[in-house]
Amino acid sequence: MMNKLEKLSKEIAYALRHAPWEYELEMDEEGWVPIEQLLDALHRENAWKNVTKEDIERMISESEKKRYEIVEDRIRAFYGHSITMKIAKVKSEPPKILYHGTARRFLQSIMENGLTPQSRQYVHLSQDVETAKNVGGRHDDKPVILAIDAIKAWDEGIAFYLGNEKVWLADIIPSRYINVIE
Ligand code: HQG
Repeated sequence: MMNKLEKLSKEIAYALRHAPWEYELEMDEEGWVPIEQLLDALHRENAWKNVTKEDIERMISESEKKRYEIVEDRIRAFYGHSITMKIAKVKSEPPKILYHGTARRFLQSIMENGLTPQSRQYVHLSQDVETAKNVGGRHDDKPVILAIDAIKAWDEGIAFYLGNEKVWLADIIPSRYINVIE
């Protein structure tokens, strides 16, 4: 069963990644929104009418995944967006190898077409195998783990961007940089 803070995290993920207009949020190009706007929108819903900024801060600090950050009076999601306005991320040199956990049933298409963002704005890559296993586990009981030759891709012009310290983002990863390791 999801606890109250997990439910809050889901609701905020939906607002910040997928449907800011439903919450009347004015989002800037880096995905920031005024936290007061988010609170006002949540307060209009019965389930969240008493939620506070402190509850959101506690949800962020107690989550296993680092999904959001609050700086002063604004909040944003680090990754996961699907909205039309592409969120600008900071381009950055990746580690030598990054990982991606996915379902076996997607493998053939990935090896033909590369990793592509699907419904999100960016491809999501993991800093370590453990994280990739967790991500892949959402799609398959026995996920496939891919190793991405990230620094080679970067040297050859593929852009990588910072998500949080465990999640990296890319526009597309051509299959020549992808190896199945598990
Ligand atoms: C697959 C969660 C066929 C891709 C996680 C993945 C992550 C292809 C699926 C974050 C393909 C998309 C993102 C191709 C990619 N053909 N399938 N050419 N290219 N795929 O959920 O990376 O809990 O949009 O392998 O932990 O699984 O929400 O992406 O399986 O960090 O905070 O298409 O979301 O974080 O699935 O997960 P998703 P993802 P949160």
